[in-house]
Amino acid sequence: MAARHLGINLEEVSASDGPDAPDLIGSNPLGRIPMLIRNGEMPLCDSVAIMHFFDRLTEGRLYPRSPDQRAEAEMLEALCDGITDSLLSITYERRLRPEEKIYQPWIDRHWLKVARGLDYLEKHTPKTDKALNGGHFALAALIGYLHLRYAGRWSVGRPQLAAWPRQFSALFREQMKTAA
Ligand SMILES: N[C@@H](CCC(=O)N[C@@H](CS)C(=O)NCC(=O)O)C(=O)O
Repeated sequence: MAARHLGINLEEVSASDGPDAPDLIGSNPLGRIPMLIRNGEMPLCDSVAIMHFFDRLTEGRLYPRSPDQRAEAEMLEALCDGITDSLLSITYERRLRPEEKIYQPWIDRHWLKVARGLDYLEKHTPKTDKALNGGHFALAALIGYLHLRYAGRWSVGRPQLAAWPRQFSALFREQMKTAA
């Protein structure tokens, strides 16, 4: 999304994140997506590192210049990334362990982080009246994942957050048109 927003041309390649993903592991020992493969340069892993690389590539178009606003955008980004990591921990606990070994207190601990994080975002829903930044893309990715795995559940009692993707999409489309 961030690359598209900035007009950076990427070839999207699907990769399995399973243990038998030699292409992925060849570039990233962690075997995780997303990965950015660059011609003749070191590959980059982790969505935050990749977005900060895009920011440098475009001379600062992905994060605000003012230190306070930048800190706000990076806090939003870190929070959304952390919530997504907790959701993934829950997914893997359920998916990878034999049923009798699933440890519910681990799931509950992460779910508490997710719920607190989403409640914080409900109270501090980011404005989308200016340029989109890395924090907005991290939130869009988080909500995309929530839609995929927790559709209809995460948004109950969080109307601001539930309405946010529509505002984000409208601004995304508008800024794509302006850039074209
Ligand atoms: N915080 C990281 C999370 C990356 C991540 O955990 N990706 C998942 C897929 S959504 C993955 O590749 N999991 C495979 C694994 O951990 O083995 C980021 O945003 O890049």
